[in-house]
Amino acid sequence: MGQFGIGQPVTRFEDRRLLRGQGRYQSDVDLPGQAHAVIVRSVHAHAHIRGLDTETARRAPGVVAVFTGADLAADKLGTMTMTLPRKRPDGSPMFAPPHRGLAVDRVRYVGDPVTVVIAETLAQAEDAADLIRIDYEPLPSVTSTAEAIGAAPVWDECPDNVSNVFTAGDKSATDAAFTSAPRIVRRRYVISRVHAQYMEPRGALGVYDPGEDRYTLYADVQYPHRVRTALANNIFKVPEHQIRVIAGDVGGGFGTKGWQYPEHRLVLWAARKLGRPVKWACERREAIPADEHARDNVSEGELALDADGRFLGLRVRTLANVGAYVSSDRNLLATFSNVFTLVGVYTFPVAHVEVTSVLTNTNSTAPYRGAGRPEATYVIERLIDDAARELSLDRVELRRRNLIPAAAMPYRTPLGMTYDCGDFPKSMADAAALADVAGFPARREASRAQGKLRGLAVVNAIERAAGAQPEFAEIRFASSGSVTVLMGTKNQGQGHETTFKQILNERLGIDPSEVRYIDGDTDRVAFGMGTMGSRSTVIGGTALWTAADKVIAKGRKIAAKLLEAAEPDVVFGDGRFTVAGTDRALTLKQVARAAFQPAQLPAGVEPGLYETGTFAPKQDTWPNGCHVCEVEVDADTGDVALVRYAIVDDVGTVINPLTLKGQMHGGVAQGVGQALMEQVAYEPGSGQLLTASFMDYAMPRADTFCDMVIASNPVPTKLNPLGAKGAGEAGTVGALPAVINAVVDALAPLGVRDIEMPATSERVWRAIQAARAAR
Ligand code: MCN
Repeated sequence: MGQFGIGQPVTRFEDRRLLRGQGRYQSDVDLPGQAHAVIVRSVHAHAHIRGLDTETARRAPGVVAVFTGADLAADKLGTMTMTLPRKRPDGSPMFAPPHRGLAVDRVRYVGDPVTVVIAETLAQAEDAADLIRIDYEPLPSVTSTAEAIGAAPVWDECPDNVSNVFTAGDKSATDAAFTSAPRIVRRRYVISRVHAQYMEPRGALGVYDPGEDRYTLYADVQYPHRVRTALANNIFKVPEHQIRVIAGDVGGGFGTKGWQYPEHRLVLWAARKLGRPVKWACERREAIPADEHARDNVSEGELALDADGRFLGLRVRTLANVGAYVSSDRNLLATFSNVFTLVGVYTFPVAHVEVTSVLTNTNSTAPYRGAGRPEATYVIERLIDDAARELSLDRVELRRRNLIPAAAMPYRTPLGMTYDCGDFPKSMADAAALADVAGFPARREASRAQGKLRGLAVVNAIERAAGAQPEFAEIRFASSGSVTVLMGTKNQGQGHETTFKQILNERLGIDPSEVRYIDGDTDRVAFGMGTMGSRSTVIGGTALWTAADKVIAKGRKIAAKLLEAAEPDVVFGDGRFTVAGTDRALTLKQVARAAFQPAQLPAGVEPGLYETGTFAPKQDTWPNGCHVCEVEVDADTGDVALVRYAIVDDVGTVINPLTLKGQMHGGVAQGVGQALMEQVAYEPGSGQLLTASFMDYAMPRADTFCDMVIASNPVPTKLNPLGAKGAGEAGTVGALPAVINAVVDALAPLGVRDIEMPATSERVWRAIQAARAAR
């Protein structure tokens, strides 16, 4: 409908204030009387704490308090809990040790919080933190995923470092398919460890109100209500109404600002003990040691094919690094929930996957944009390219032969998922045309003439999005007819205010300028699961649609009375209630005003107009798309340049093509960053973090990217009234294999068979030298 409805490229309403510096980010919040917290973190990957001397720090200027793990334990603060019924290989229960907030006796990764120093000013807290003396006895450590099993135990209670195993698919049928398969291609793929690198590092500001016996946490979290539940049920063991969580503007979340971090309980608990607000703001240089990391796994992938290149089976064994602590199910998400897309968009008769989660002396891993789907797509799409090269088949043709046809929808995969809709062959054909794949040989020649190696990749991506968890929306009319919308999802930069105002405009015809948008406050919004898994548009949007339906239903009753018509004769459209076949009509605003005047209401209709909607989808949506990437490699320096990138996506109904493009750009950027340069690296042996700041952790910049050409092949889903599928992670899911496959393709003529991410110039140069030497 109109210029603000679904499908319109509306520029973001929130940008007006955000671009003018009028946002309210985490660090913008200050409260009278607040003290500042600095956390002293372990400098060792693994060590006993033999002694902890806090006395000098306590006497330093401005210091209000110094707290240790023993203080937390004395107050009996709880921990997060796991609900997954996972087991270890021997059938014993999974080993998942939660973080306790501050380490006691032993530290298990570089960055493990040990003490918190609280002072009048941040500078005083920092100075005093330097005076904390910790007597460490270093212990052997392991940070490498591949070497975790059998290395020095991270926990004495778990000598083999295996936390749990997850399997999916039919093992015996898959093994049988491999036994008789004419061709089998086997490869090992390593997916590096990365950090989300938000624009604003994390923060937490805690307040305790003794009069109300109530805690308020200001924190840049993605699921305020679930953080409240965790703090209430698990940590402080108080009723939920005794905790309020407020998230203002979030300067990027990307999954790893999802849930409960130790600092949240520390500032709240300290605020109660000290009787004043306590603020912690993560320094940029503290972020990599302090935050959850992501990805980090090693997979052995096997693809069975017949003589014509048809896929007969897929077998994948993955070692996934979950770090030193496993505090919640969320820390395992990438190791189970999203491995189901390992079979991609292809017709596999059988598949089997086994993921072994290993403990190491590293930060916990958590969902990060894609959360297991980029990893899964990486394995299948690299295997297909490698198989094509090994069998001398065209890579696009090999994919085409095995794509699930649109007519086969709904399609149940051998890993037990049902893709409800999608047209994968059309998306791949459209993408090949959009990217001019046919013209690639000529472009490769042109590059060669300039001494450059050019590579191409065509990859298909699919992800599980908007899973079956409920979400909430409320539409509140004021007696003047203006509107407030309250959403249970939390915007972290996706443009939710715009998206939801568009959905509201489409359904109710309300001008966005008349709508106030609210999210991220557990006292104001009744319920919410929050933002993750590309779920907000689909589930939050449908909850809003449902609430809007209720507004229409009630409004129709009121309008019928005011228009002196029978209710069934009143129709709603374009923001107006009209008596069918006449020009007698009332706007929604007029009806909303009348709703607050009892005399105007029909018998039995309650005054007021405020409706809620809660939507719980029956199953996930399956956004998908095809990415085509071209790179140029400088054979003398190993430098990789991204030169062409095209995507055809299917996110079902597109709510806003402009914000969707932004999501694709950002998603691809995070995939490209990981593929080409980003990496959290540890020193083998010492377990020291080598990439704790931007001096060592390379981030992509504007000149890393080429123009991205993006088109849509929307196949609306019937799983929700909007027809929408999730979109927020799609770019990242396709980008990892797209970039690395293109790099390997560029180097293949030299005999290079593999490049591990990140494809830094050094790595690429070494691979070229090794291939030349081998020749
Ligand atoms: N959209 C659309 N049509 C659709 C689906 C989405 O136009 N069919 C657009 C809408 O503008 C919507 C946006 O895409 O606001 C994202 O929608 P959705 O796929 O529902 O994803 P969520 O809003 O639930 O966001 C979560 C997703 C995830 S899981 C990560 S991680 C991520 C991401 O979004 N983190 C982000 N994108 C991010 N973008 C920013 N700027 N910052 C983050 O932290």
